[in-house]
Amino acid sequence: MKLYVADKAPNPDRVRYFLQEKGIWDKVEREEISIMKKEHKEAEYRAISPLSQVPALVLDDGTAITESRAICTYFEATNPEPNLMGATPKERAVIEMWDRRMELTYLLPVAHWFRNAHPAMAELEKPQSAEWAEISSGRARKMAEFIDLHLKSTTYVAADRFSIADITLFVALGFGRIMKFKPWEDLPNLAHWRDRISERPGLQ
Ligand SMILES: N[C@@H](CCC(=O)N[C@@H](CS)C(=O)NCC(=O)O)C(=O)O
Repeated sequence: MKLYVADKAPNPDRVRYFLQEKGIWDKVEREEISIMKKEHKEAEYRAISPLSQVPALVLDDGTAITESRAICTYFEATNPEPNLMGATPKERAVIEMWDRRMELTYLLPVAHWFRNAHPAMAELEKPQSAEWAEISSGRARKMAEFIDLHLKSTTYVAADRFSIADITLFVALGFGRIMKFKPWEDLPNLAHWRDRISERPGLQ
């Protein structure tokens, strides 16, 4: 089995924190793919990840799994403790709901904003759209306010305990810093949650 990851990239980081929380990060063989050197576009890697995206997990039988959440699903099944994706049908559904919200309505707008506005992405995102960057930053800001309101009445993002949904939000907040987007500076519940979460050994 081999896990393909990329340094300082949010989706590989989601898997990294997930495996660190499970205490198995150092047990998984890994290979670093450089996005800036466009290694993810090379034929050898495209044979594993046809959409040229990192992370990817190749199992011993050759099965290639992309999509960060799908990779986490695999490790959740093979290494059930600590449980990070829900232990009962209700918990699984609630955690998945919040995790997808964190990914689709927060992490993704931040990613679109970065890809369309940051000079470092000019080579990879052709053409960059200033208008799309503006729309995406507005969506990310609005969602940060929604999350802050949610965190007023809960300790964790989902199911009243630490889960993959907290990991996705933590990664998305960290990623936003590249656009100097630090919503926790104005949103107290988000700030409080972030302070608590940041201390976890698995999130270092
Ligand atoms: N939905 C995918 C997204 C993966 C993704 O976008 N990965 C980024 C790195 S964070 C990537 O490979 N970008 C390279 C590119 O788009 O050229 C997942 O959850 O794994």
